[in-house]
Amino acid sequence: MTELEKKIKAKIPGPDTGIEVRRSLCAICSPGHHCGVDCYVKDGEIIRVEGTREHPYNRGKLCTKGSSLRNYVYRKDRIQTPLRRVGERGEGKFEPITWDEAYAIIAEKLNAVKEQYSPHSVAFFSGYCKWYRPVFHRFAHVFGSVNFGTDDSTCSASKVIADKVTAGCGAGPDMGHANTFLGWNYEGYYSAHLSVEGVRKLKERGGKVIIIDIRQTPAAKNLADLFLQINPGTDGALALGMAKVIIDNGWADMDYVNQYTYGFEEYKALVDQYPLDKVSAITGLTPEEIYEAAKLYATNGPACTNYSASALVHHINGFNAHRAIVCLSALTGNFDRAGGNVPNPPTYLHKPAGFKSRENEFRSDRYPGGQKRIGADRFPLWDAQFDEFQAMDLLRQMEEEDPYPIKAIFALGMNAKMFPQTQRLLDVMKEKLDFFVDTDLFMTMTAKYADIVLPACSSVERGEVKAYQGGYLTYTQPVIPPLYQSKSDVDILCELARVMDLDDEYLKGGYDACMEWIFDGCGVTLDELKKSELPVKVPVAKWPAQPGNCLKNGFKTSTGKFEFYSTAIAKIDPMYGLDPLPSYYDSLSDQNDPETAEQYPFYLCTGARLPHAIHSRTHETPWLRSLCPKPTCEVNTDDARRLGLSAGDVVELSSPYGAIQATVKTTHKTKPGVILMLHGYTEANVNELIGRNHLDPYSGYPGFKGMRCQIRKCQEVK
Ligand SMILES: Nc1nc2c(c(=O)[nH]1)N[C@H]1C(S)=C(S)[C@@H](COP(=O)(O)OP(=O)(O)OC[C@H]3O[C@@H](n4cnc5c(=O)[nH]c(N)nc54)[C@H](O)[C@@H]3O)O[C@H]1N2
Ligand SMILES: Nc1nc2c(c(=O)[nH]1)N[C@H]1C(S)=C(S)[C@@H](COP(=O)(O)OP(=O)(O)OC[C@H]3O[C@@H](n4cnc5c(=O)[nH]c(N)nc54)[C@H](O)[C@@H]3O)O[C@H]1N2
Ligand SMILES: [Mo]
Repeated sequence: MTELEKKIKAKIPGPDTGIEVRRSLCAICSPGHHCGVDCYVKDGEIIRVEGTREHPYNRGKLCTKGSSLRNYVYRKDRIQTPLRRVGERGEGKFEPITWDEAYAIIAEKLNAVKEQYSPHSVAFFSGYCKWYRPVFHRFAHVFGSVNFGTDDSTCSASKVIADKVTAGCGAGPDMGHANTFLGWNYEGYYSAHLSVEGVRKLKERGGKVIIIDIRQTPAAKNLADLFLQINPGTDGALALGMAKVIIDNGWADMDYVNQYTYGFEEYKALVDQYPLDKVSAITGLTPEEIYEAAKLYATNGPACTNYSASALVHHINGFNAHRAIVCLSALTGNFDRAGGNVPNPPTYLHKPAGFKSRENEFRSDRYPGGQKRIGADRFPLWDAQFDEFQAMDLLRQMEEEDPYPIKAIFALGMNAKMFPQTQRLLDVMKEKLDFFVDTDLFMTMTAKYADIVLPACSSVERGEVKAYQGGYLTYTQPVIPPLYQSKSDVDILCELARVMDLDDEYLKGGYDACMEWIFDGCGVTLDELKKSELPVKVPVAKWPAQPGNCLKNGFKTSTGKFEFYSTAIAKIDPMYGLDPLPSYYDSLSDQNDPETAEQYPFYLCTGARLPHAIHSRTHETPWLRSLCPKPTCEVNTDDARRLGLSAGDVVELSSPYGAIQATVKTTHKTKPGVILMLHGYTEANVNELIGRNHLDPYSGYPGFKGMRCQIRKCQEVK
């Protein structure tokens, strides 16, 4: 081998090797975790990916998923051209068409539904991807439809609304100044690996950590001074029980309570119903564990709490559980105080960066009104507090056509496996829709039901604007051109806006025209951003967020106070039965009739995060799939022994709604009676087991992490 060949094999960049390093970001996971990546490009192909050392967010680190970015981008099932369906919906038979043909068909069909029914009969839906959302949201409204909805119907928004109706806004943990961290369902090693460092530093300073989880996790093992392994879905009761311990022992910050909060007497009357023995029986924790956790949190302050985007609010009592936890932070005087939880509003796409953008105005200035959004009648609190339709009511509205029919869906990255009772949703879409467009990188189970499928490109094939903590903004540039005939989602939307001649200069102007408006006044121009390979510090950014604003200027609630008793909830028609106090009820309250309880004795928790997977998008990525090749359910070792199950056996998991097969992994890390399984597998879609009406009445969120199930052996391991 010559020296040059050796250098090429070692992937060393330089003019002689023809290898260039270009920078982009990995958008496989949440917008809050998009790491900077160095892509080594040779002859137009990415041959290696590394974390960018100089990137202010990840500083060279990359997680399991990011390390497979190249494998993800070059997956064999990438959609190559626009496609028109030629077989039955769901069959997956398509013929290639040109972009011009695709746009012409889409324009004609969407306008036909608009004319025959109404613009609201077209629903615009986005899966997990966030980068194009402001443009897509505006597109829906400019078209004339009130119906823009996303995966926020199951992710994070429940927490956002709960924060809003309690404190007027959310507040993140001020880990740098805290003495105690209450890690409530915190598993940073799996779901947010870059957050662990902050907790480790707190420990190095002598701070204390409490972890509350249903399973033993790396966070529990490596970080916890106190680990409470709680019965799933009972966190609301624990938070109320801790509040009682705190009040009864005189550890509450009564000056704070008197000066800054509303509804304390009603709240106290509620928590008085949760004495230690009762809370111990509900949560499966000992009274001592509960007492010690309450004491440490209340007396070793300042103390902060993490607010998880999904684990708690994926129970049908989760909205209130989250509120009950936020209330602890006001009870102990930790809300809006240094070392406690400090408000830090998002700048762009959920990410706080210490400066304001005009994202919300861009999304909603053209809201057409004139009709109720999907889910408005069923989830009035959601509808009053969140600027999207609640997609968990889409299936019902399509079926019942009440209050009006939904006849077309225009989707970017729609994954029906995100929804409970997936097949029912797909069947109803097949039967009821006049027209369905889906845009994705890959030919998915959902895309197979579309009339037109459009090929989107990945983050390394497009440019996108992104805000980062620390006061940064970036505008990445493509490191390779879009593969095949794929295009960026925003280019698709803007080209379609031109073909449809939508009445909006920004949409017709393209991505830069939209971004220029959104970021006007930040002190950096798009051109400056484009020229920099790394995120640029925004001059007007104030970072870190300073506490005290709510305490000084009032909370953004109708009373101007932190509300133990939520006036926003009190305004909702009493017929919905929503309690202004964060009261506790059973997370299986709709499944506790004796027959169901006997037939389905196990507690199913779906989708608790693992490092190798993220929703449906990584299960078919070969490198990641190879880390756990079979859809697997985790069964407690004692349960497995009792049921005669061994690791590797194939079992049937069933609920009153459906059944799937999975391979058993035995574990001592979960409690007896609890079964864990990841979501998003096509051949073993656990959401077939979640009832479509098993929903939190406050948020509309499905009880993904709390459902009754049964387990039965199908096949022994060979
Ligand atoms: N049982 C259970 N269900 C759950 C959860 C759970 O914990 N348990 N979690 C819920 C939560 S929190 C969330 S966030 C949702 C996840 O929501 P989903 O929408 O199910 O997420 P994904 O499957 O990752 O992504 C949807 C689609 O987007 C496509 N895609 C990826 N990148 C792009 C792009 O740039 N453009 C376009 N047009 N498409 C792209 C992917 O290929 C995929 O087909 O699932 C929810 N569902
Ligand atoms: N690797 C990876 N990272 C991800 C994702 C992914 O799919 N994979 N998804 C991203 C998305 S969309 C989201 S929304 C976030 C979610 O991130 P998180 O909100 O952190 O959600 P999880 O990691 O599912 O849950 C955190 C912990 O809660 C525990 N838990 C489950 N049920 C209960 C309960 O009833 N009570 C208590 N106390 N604990 C419980 C789980 O065992 C888990 O260890 O993660 C993001 N990060
Ligand atoms: Mo999520």
